[in-house]
Amino acid sequence: MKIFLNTDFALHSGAGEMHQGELVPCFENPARLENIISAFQSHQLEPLLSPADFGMQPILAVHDHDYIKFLQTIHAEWVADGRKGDVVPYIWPVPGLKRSAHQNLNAKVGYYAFSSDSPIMQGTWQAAYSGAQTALSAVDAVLNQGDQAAFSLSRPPGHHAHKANYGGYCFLNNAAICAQFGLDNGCKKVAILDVDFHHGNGTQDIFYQRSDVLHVSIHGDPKSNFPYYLGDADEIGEGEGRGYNLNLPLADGTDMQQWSLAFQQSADKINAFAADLLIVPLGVDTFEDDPISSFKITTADYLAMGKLIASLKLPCVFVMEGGYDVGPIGQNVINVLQGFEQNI
Ligand code: SP5
Ligand code: ZN
Repeated sequence: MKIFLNTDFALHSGAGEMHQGELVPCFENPARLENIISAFQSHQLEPLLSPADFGMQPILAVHDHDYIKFLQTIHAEWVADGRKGDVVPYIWPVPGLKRSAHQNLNAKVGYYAFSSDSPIMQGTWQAAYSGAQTALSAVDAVLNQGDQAAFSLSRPPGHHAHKANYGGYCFLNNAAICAQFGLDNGCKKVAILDVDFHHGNGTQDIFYQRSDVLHVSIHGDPKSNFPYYLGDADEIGEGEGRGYNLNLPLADGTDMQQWSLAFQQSADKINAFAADLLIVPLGVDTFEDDPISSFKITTADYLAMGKLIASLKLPCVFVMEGGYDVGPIGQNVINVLQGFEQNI
């Protein structure tokens, strides 16, 4: 399987985030990818490939222009205003306040954010832009170079980002950008199977009213987990998109046996949809020791997860999402990919 690496991944490195009332180091940090890279190298797996550049068009096919402009310019504005640390919001235009574009720096930051866990610094845009290109390179390999599967090894992650909002450590929705790029390059239908511990709220919202993208997410129940305000089982899509969104929220403590049952429901839905391409937002924050999650999936279980995904028998693009237990993260990712490859 071709593996593309976002070589700009370390340009985004937040100073800290609030966690249970305390400022702690960011869970989503460059050490995550450094660990995955060294695991790949010590297993002598295939070389990590540099991505091609597909430009802005595939990004603007998913995200609003004003939002992209904001991501590109907000840190420079912040610095020009004499501010020292990372860009972090502190006010949000919730219902009752006016949700309208605003010139003030503090107002703008909150306007485009939906959570406070995603600091923006000088290199954030470049890291996110290159991340999207890395994901697109993986789609290109599968659609145009005859590869059965490819993996986009990148950060920051993407599945929480909406059309015009960032949060949950995500800025550009790589999975959505891949799906739209697939449709714009010959696919009639694209399925997304999100196996990150957290609900893919951004991806769901982007395609909620469409029937050309099936979005399926297996995740920690939003009753007790981020992003709380989306991800319930009764969210099935709307209008044209009705029936093209499937949420499978699972209880805290879910193990591989229970996860596999949810996977079977996903598989039934995906098989009936008959997609031309499968995108898998791959987070290994379902791991038993993940510091911000609550599933009980083991390192060995990830081999089984890869095998299950292979059983869908679809051209497949994996895009890296979460996973915050930095020590075992590399082996967990490798196991998904090897479990997949050994069964295609
Ligand atoms: C891509 C991805 O995995 N994003 C996850 C974003 C979660 N950010 C909020 C984390 C809040 C940490 N406190 C959670 C306590 C859980 N008991
Ligand atoms: Zn996650």
